[in-house]
Amino acid sequence: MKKRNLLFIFFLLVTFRSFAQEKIDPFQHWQFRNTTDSSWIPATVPGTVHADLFNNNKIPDPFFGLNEYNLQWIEKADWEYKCTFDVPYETFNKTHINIVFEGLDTYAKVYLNGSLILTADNMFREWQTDCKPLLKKKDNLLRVVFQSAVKIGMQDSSKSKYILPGGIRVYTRIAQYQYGWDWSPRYVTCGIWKPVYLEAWNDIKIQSVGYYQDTVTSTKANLHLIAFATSDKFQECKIILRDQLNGKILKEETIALAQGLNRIPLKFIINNPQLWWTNGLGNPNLYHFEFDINKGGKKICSDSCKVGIRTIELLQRPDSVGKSFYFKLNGVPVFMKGANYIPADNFIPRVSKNDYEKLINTAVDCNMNMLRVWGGGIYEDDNFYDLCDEKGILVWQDFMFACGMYPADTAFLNNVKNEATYQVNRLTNHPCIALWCGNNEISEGWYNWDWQKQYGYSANDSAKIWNNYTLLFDTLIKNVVNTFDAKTPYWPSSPKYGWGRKESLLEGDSHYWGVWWGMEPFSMYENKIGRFMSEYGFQAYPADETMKTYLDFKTSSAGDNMNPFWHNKHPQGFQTIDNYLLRDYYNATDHKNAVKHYTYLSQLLQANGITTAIEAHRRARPYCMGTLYWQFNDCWPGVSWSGMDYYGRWKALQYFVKKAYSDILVTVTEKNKTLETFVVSDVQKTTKAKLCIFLSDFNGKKIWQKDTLITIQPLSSSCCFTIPVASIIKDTSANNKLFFAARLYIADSLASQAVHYFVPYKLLKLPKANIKRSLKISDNKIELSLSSKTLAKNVYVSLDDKYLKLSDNYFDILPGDEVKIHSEESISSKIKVRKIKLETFNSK
Ligand code: BMA
Repeated sequence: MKKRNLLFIFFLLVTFRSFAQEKIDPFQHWQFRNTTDSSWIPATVPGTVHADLFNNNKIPDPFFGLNEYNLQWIEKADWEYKCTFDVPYETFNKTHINIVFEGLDTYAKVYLNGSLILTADNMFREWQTDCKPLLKKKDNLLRVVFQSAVKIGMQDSSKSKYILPGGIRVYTRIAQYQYGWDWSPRYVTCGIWKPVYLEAWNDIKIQSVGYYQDTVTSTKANLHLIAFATSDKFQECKIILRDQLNGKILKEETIALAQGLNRIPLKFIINNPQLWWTNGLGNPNLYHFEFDINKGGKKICSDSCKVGIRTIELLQRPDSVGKSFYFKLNGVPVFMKGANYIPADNFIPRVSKNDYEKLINTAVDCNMNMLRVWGGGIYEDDNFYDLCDEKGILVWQDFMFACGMYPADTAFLNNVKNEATYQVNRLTNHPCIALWCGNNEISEGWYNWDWQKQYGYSANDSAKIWNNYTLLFDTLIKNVVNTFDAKTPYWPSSPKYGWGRKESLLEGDSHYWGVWWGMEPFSMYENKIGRFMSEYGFQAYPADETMKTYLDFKTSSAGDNMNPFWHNKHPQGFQTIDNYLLRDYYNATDHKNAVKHYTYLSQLLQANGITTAIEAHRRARPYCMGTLYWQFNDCWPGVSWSGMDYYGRWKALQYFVKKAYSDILVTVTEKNKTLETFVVSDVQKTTKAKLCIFLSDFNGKKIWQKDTLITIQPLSSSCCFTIPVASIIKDTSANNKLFFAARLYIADSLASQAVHYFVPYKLLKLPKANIKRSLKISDNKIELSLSSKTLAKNVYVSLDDKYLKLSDNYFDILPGDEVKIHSEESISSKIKVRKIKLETFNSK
């Protein structure tokens, strides 16, 4: 999927707008070189130097084996990109022509026909300048020279009298994970990583249009927009706001533009407004607005935007224990269900629109309503936010600062101010933006990670470094948000308190890493519940096919999984997985098919652990009002906390999450030797349901059962049934052959099911699995029905041992049940039932 042909070239001049204010990309046939080389090599723009070297066979695949270690020279070199271009006649004749770089990574000098026109030092800003005086009609030469970010970072840090946590990376406004993270290789790259184009206009140009809500009722939305436009002279013109979906003019006015920059407010009304809702709560309705400036009956320039009508609030009300932390969307308290999102590649321009669609579709399929764009990556691509708007996924947006202390000299502060201003204005119209958050784990790091001692700071140094922190996150960035996006809440740092502190469970958001980093058992997830769980997680291996893309299976065995060949960037990753496996499962290294079995078990381990947390968080509603596990996706193929790997293959976790995040959930927990059955609802209406609870042995003999009709309150969690274990299990020695299940039926169909076991999985006395299967292929999709008279635990279905995306996988078949699943991708050939391979935990 990711191995697209990166030499994709814009064959035609791409005209973004057909009006007088137009954007064209005349830059073709890019080439690049190491500045010390004389020969030039074809390049792709947007792109990165690593991807360009790989595409030209100058380096091996950066994601294969241990290639990372031999490719570190690239970050130390300086690189140059160039292209020659002609300017089309109509563009050339415009009064103004700017060259716009939506992103340069990072330290770049841009030369046009030999003159320096731009100097860039921030990957997260747009860079543009007037280039008209230097342009020729033909044979223009554009050169972009990138200096090594690592070398500049070293120079900058050497000027400081102390070392800052995070090292040289904190001096450079670049995606911080490029320097390596505990799920990422180190690839400090460079390149023209976002589109570059010429923007040309005559005398009027729209700079930006912001949309704002005044009052909204069910019959009427009073809205306004504020446009900024430049004009070369005083002139009268007409502004028009149109609803693009029905062509209706919503408002038109004649205005006078002054020479220079004009602020143009326009009030308008939408009758019977359709609100924007999140996935699960309603339709994420978008209005398509077009704002035009006309003169003499002709459209001079135009700007279009998809706008959602909605309010978002973050409520932090003091209560008997601390302070609430929850979001209200259109006045409705919403429990946030989601995950932490990291960049989808080390070489970001390789992520296509289609890849973004796959990622966001997974969030939607898994009943999520929020993703957190984590602060060590990038402000995401437009496609990402457009898809979140369209599909009802809210975004917790970090500013790009993570796990380090940052400098705050005047130049750095100015740079950050420009970056924040650009990004906030770029994203403010997206209804998906729910929160701006200053940084990831910096306040936590400062107070809990012993940096002061580790770096030997004097009291003065400490005061200065902390003062710099407050300047950045409590003043500068906060002010930018308040100025340009006051309707969206700002939160200085995620989390508020570190997980070792009791306050972390009483107020603010919480990153609970007692499980994994603290080696606490998964059961701790049931106790360590804060007001909003914005991080917690556990690693698992990716699918075999994914590992085969970077690892030679023949020379690696599960026993030698300490070897970096396996691509686990966490220093104790393998030991931690092993350690937890021994608690709940067993070490699979002597299994006859060790690698496969280890993968399968590690995925079950992760899936069970994380859903233990999710269910506990959801049961704790409204005390806890959000759960975002770490981490949604991967930036390369490897072992990590992700639920879905680099190639988009779902681990067991992803299937478990889909069920654990369902709108209405039944969940069972055992507390003080009592079984508690909870029903949690994230829907706005009251729901009638039938709850069937039973205790059974693995052969299907029901020992105890109870059916009850229940009324589920909207937006609630309640314990519907409790029973002491001792009252239904007399002989505890048989615990390892029993399970307790709760099934919730809504309108006669099974809406949710919970299965509880009484001993760790490794102690279950499971019968031999004997699964009957029947297969149908229709429309090139597999429809599989699996049934078993006895309990079949964690059935993993593959096609001829190969990964297949299915509607469900890794599920238990309860005795006497039939489970129907289907494939979600088309299967080209005719499949025989014997090609369907089943693995179960019964065969351990
Ligand atoms: C979290 C993140 C990342 C890290 C992850 C796993 O706290 O913010 O810094 O990758 O933990 O260790």
